[in-house]
Amino acid sequence: MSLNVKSKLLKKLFEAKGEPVSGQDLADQFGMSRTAIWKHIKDLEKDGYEIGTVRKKGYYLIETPDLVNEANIQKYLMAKKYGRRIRYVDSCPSTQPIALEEEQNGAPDGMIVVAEEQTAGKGRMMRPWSSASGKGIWMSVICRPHLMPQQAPQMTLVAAVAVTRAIEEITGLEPTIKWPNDLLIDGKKITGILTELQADPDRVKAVILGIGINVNHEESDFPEELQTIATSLKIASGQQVNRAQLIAKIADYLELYISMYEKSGFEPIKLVWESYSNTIGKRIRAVLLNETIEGTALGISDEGVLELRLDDGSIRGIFSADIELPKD
Ligand code: BTX
Repeated sequence: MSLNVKSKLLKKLFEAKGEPVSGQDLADQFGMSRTAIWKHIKDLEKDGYEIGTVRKKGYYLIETPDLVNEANIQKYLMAKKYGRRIRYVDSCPSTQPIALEEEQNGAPDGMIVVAEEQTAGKGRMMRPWSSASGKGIWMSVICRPHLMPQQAPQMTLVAAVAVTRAIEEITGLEPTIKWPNDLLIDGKKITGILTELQADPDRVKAVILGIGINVNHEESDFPEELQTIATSLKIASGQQVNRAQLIAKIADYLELYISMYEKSGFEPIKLVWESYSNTIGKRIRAVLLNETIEGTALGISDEGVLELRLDDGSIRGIFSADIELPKD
């Protein structure tokens, strides 16, 4: 409860754009005493917010710490469900098992688990995901879409579209999507998405979208082996990016595109996905578990399967692979 009041209080201070907000008005709006408001202000200061006081006029916000906590995210949030419940942790091995536990305890649709740092972040097939402290967005979103289990793999593509749109809007950068789950800028990886499914035979219980975005990294924040293949929004744009604002925008777009997928099927998502794709129409190499095949990527099917035309003219559907693109 108190976190919620803190979020709302911060939103009021933020909306006042540095002008003082009266303690009495806040007390009236929140239905509590002025002393209780003062205690919440002290709590915010303990969290690193710098708040000034003008006698008889009230409190004003001087400085917000760069944290991806509930209050910082929710002050930008427009979505009705996504991001309305947030579990914020400073450091954890991975946000995925925490989200899984929350899901099993009945977490609501759109709940986000977000960490400043992951010490054992994971990619697909248990590959490691580097998650430097305070530099990126490391979060898991619990989605409860009304879908059949066979429609769940497309959720990775829905998420890729939502994250791409959000990055575009916040930074002006134009990431491309490499099937199925990588977002690239200047040919380097900026985002990875991991989808984990909880399902009964006939319905999806939850899809946990693990989203990792390199935001304010300098090159030296990446381990050496990633420095040539990874980049960050800051390296690409030359500007520090507000991580909390970007998370809120992703939540907004996830809510929009997931409900579009539920109502109208995959077709509209597919069109947006293809417009961002750097894979379609290109000659590619697909590294599968047991073989590597080459061909021209024709498009994705309504099931989100990548369709590849092989050199002998036959068409092959790729369900899961790492895609290698020729250098342009
Ligand atoms: P992926 O298997 O497609 O990519 C993993 C590969 O990407 C690694 O083998 C490595 O080569 C490279 N890589 C590792 N870290 C980074 C990085 N920070 N930037 C660019 N490339 C990198 C992609 O899997 C799915 C990643 C999901 C990460 C999120 S973070 C929140 C959630 N919690 C968690 O543990 N995983 C997800």
